[in-house]
Amino acid sequence: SHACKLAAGNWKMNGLSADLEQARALAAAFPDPKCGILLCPPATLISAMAEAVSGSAVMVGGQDCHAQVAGAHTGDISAHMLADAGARQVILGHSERRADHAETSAQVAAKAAAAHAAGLVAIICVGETEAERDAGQTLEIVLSQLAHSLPDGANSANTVIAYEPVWAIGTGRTPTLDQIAEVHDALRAKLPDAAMSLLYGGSVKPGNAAEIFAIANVDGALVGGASLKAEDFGAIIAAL
Ligand code: G2H
Repeated sequence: SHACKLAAGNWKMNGLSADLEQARALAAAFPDPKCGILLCPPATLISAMAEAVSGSAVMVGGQDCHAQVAGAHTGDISAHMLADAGARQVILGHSERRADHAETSAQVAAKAAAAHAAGLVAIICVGETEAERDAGQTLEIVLSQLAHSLPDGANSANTVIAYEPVWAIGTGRTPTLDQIAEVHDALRAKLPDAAMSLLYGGSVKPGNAAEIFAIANVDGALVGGASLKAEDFGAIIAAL
């Protein structure tokens, strides 16, 4: 696993201008972090957040992008626009996008290619539902999502993979450490570049972060609810 891990906060559809204070507090709390810190606020805050944390180690990212550079796609945002606003990374294929917007792995791969073209790191999410796990299909599902969501040219410099079991997202339930290790080991074996970072996501909080980060093939976390408060996210960063 990587010496330098990543804590990525996914604010989802949460955050108003006043919440930029959380980003400022994090930047102040970790002036010289040994690891990566990323916040992915809603698109409305990317530009202001990038300015708020400029000069600090905190990076800013988006939560989705369109596969095209520009055009007639009302309501969508391109990877170039995210980069222009100050983003350096973008989360793609989160299970909430796959479920709410019927995103396929092929679409995720096209978005990731667009992210790469814009100079962004793509954080590609994979994960099984509870029914798939109960049916013994976990590895088959996540490896299929991985294979179909990775664009040509994906490497450890431009792509990060996040394993997020759907049943652990926002539920307070987490897999056992053995279950996380099993999936991360299987993913690692199929990466096009073995040095690619593998994040775990799903109900990561201050109380379980350290034990999850201690798993061999876990290179950090994608954190939702617990990234909304600088104190909680700070505790997770400190556990990296
Ligand atoms: C999983 C995670 C962040 P939470 O979606 O992507 O959210 O930590 O709230 O389970």
